[in-house]
Amino acid sequence: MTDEAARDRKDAQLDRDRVADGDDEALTTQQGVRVDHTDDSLKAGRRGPTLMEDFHVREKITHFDHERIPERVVHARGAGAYGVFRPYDDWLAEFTAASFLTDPAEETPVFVRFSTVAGSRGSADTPRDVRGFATKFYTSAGNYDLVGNNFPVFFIQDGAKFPDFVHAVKPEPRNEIPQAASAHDTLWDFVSLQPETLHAIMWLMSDRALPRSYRMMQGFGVHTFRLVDAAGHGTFVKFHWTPALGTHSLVWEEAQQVSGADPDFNRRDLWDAIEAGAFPEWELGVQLVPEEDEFAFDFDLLDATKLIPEEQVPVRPVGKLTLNRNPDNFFAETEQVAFHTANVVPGIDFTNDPLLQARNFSYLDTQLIRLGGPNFAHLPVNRPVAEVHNDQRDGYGQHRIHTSATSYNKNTISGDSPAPGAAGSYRHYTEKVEGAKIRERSESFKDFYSQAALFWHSMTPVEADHIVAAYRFELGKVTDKDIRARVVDQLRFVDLELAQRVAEGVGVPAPVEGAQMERRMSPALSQLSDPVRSVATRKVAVLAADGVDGTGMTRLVADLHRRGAVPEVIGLVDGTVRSESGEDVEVDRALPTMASVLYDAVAVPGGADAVAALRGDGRALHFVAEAFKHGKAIAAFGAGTELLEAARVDPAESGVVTAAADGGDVPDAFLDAFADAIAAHRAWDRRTDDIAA
Ligand code: HDE
Repeated sequence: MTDEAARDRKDAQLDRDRVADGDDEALTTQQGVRVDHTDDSLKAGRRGPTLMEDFHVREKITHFDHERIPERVVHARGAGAYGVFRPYDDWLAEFTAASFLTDPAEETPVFVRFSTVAGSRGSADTPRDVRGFATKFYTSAGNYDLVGNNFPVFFIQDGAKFPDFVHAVKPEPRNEIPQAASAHDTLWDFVSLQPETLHAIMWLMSDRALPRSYRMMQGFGVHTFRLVDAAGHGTFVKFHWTPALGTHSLVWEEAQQVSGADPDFNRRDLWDAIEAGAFPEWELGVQLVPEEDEFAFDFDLLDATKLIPEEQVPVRPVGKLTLNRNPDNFFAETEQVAFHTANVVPGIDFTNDPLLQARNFSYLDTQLIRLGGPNFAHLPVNRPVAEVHNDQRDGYGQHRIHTSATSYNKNTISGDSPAPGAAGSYRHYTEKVEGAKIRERSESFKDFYSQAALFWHSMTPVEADHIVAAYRFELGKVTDKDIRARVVDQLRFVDLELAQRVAEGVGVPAPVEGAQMERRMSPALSQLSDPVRSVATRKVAVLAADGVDGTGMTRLVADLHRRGAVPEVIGLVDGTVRSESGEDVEVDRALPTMASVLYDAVAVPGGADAVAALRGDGRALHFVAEAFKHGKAIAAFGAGTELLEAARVDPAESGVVTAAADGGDVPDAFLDAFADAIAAHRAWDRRTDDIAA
């Protein structure tokens, strides 16, 4: 619990369950019996067999044997945090009875869990994958879960295909290879046969699948949901989360290296930012569509493989989400949190999207096996702050001691309590539905290509190049050439040039004829069309060795701190470096323990001896060259510029900032230019093809 965070109702509620093993506690069994010795089992003789009556060691080992629960069947790897949500004003009250979205006086506690999808719980944070963005709002009217992703569209249209899709993307069944990767035959076999996947696959091949940070990605509710006002009138809605720090990505080569250098990269980033008080923020926005416009689009609002272009229906701001508190215990909170799309509150309802309908079945079902029974809502992280009263009883892990004489409704014995129908009860939206029982896809779902093309044509050239490279990488890992050819054949319907470029990279015949798709654009789909620039929380490696220009380095580090960046001094070894003028400067990290891929930018201060030492160290040279290759901001002053030269970093390239001056003379313009380069995230126009790093 950080001092800055106000103690919201959920935080206060959790006090009941927090167990603080203080400084001076006696070790006990689960029964509270004090244990005198825990290193040896009770034996018949010093060298004899262990006795059954050793209740302490039996209990200790038995509990350990049962520590694991099944990981989530998808989204197994995640990281979570608590926070609060507050609407800006009440404009949405015209459309929904949900006061947590409309009353600026109401601050709603939340728990958010971010995740990757395909990898196991112990996999890495940075594979090419969708990211989950699941929010549990502990509202005064009950829990509302917005279980979204960082893509606005999904891979399939009907939940009936979900087990097929997930089996295809997960490691292959014979050998459980590859872990947390989509680049293998079964996924692409599935994709090549299922053109509805194409739009989401375009997103998967884009930089969206490689977020720099959970704090720097968008979130989407994906489905069209329904807002319902107090009079029962409905409005279609799409939910959007927009990160205050902007949407930024890693480059693919970097993402792969991060998986080894720090498999917990995104998890650590979230944790560290919250611990440092740099609380991540998102704006909740909505796209609203009046019910009478249900059929006004050239796609079906119920089709989760489609988005509503923001240029067509603008995203209107609703309120702010702030994450301000790390969990106390990963398992108790992040692992045991149970999201469910059917956790809705009055004012929010579903639509007939067949994917959403399946989810409304699946999430409850999956918790029963994962959390071992029907009482998972009693777990501290899942408990609402709203009061809970009902006649549901017993079951594994029942935590409540119901004192009522009755457990049925209606009753006279308990004064007919708890009774349904109280003010503020949830009422399902009244929708007229009729039709023949039918197992068939609606014709209105059958355009698989227009929005894939919209996405493709909305990319900047850099983003488009990354998509082509991603397709080449992924298909290049597919061993069956027929599958490669079928995927390329599908791409013809998006764009002939795209199909040809991919074909060329993966050794299959390039198609000569494409489909005539209308060339439409939606600039909001590009991450680079209007990026948010910010230095805040960006990690900067400052390379130093004995003989460093201490005055200049201190000035640079102080300037970065002042701007909200996170500079770290990296020495050839840990401890301190001695500056030119003889002062000892603390080193934050030793070079052998770190990698350039863990930083957003690199700076090399002056000092002839320091730079000579760095030039003589291959790791230092590689560090700089690799950061350059990944488009990161690079700064050097004084003799530091010689290290750039030795690493074949061209000072004239964009995002490279140098100054001749040393010490106190490091110019303000240099510091400003470095900050600008960091804020730009990456120098995408930099030429680095011949860099060997
Ligand atoms: Fe999920 N999904 N999903 N999903 N999903 C799960 O629920 C499922 C879908 C999403 O951090 C599971 O508690 C089906 C779309 C997130 O705990 C499971 C279908 C979107 C998380 C499940 C979908 C999501 C899950 C596994 C197709 C974006 C992680 C464990 C009909 C809008 C939540 C669990 C967390 C987790 C089923 C499709 C997002 C099995 C059947 C679309 C963020 O119930």
